[in-house]
Amino acid sequence: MAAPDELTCRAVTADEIAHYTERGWAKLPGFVPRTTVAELLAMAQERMGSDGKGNAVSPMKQPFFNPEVTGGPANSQLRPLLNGMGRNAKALMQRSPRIEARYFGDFFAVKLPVSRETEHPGAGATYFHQDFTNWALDRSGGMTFWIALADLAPESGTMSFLSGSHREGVLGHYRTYAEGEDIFDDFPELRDPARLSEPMSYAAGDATVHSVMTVHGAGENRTDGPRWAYIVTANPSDARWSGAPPEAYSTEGMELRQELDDARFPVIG
Ligand SMILES: O=C(O)CCC(=O)C(=O)O
Repeated sequence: MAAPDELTCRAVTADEIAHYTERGWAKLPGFVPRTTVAELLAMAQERMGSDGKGNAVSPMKQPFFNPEVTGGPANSQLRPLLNGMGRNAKALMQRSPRIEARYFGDFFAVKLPVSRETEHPGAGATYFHQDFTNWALDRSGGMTFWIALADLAPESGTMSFLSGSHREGVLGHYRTYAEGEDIFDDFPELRDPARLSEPMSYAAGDATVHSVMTVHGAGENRTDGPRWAYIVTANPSDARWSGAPPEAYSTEGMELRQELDDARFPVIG
């Protein structure tokens, strides 16, 4: 039996892998046990306060969420959870067995209530976009695990996905859409209510996972409190830096087309 403070997640099922492969995303009910959720939420609130905005104002201006990083894989409490996520990422990628999953990032993603004034980013809607171009890598295969740290209803600004969009190719950088617009304004042919999932309802510990190629978005947080979520991202171990300047990581000292380094981006699966 796991030690009480060891953070863990369960393995994805064959049905969840099939859903992810077909639609580009999957819901993972009860992905993280309640004890892990409680530890993660305590960690988040210690850094961000109970209102979710007690941390330093991030220089990365975007309306999606107020971000706060953790100690990542170097944090011994988090490492078992990240390793579990890596094993799941490897299973979802379905590449050759020699390709592992590499840690890319993890952070608390708190969507702040739209009704409250704040200096912090993350008090707006997550307009629909893909992640791929922003990650500045030479291949897709990466993914995002989005874990609810509280019961979250759609009015708190939960995730919604365009099924099958992971097969539509590369659809622009999220910063290139005009003010107030999103991916559907540049690609109106993708507007298809039959393919767009309803915004998810999550119980604390439920998660979704989406491919780096999947179009996704979320509404504003219309509740009175912060939307507590924890995000972990992973890539195939053979992904290389494309040479573009990413927002997600510093490329200082990196060489064009090098694999992501083991020190910052260790193999976790
Ligand atoms: O948390 C959100 O609202 C957006 C998250 C997102 O865009 C992502 O996980 O790629």
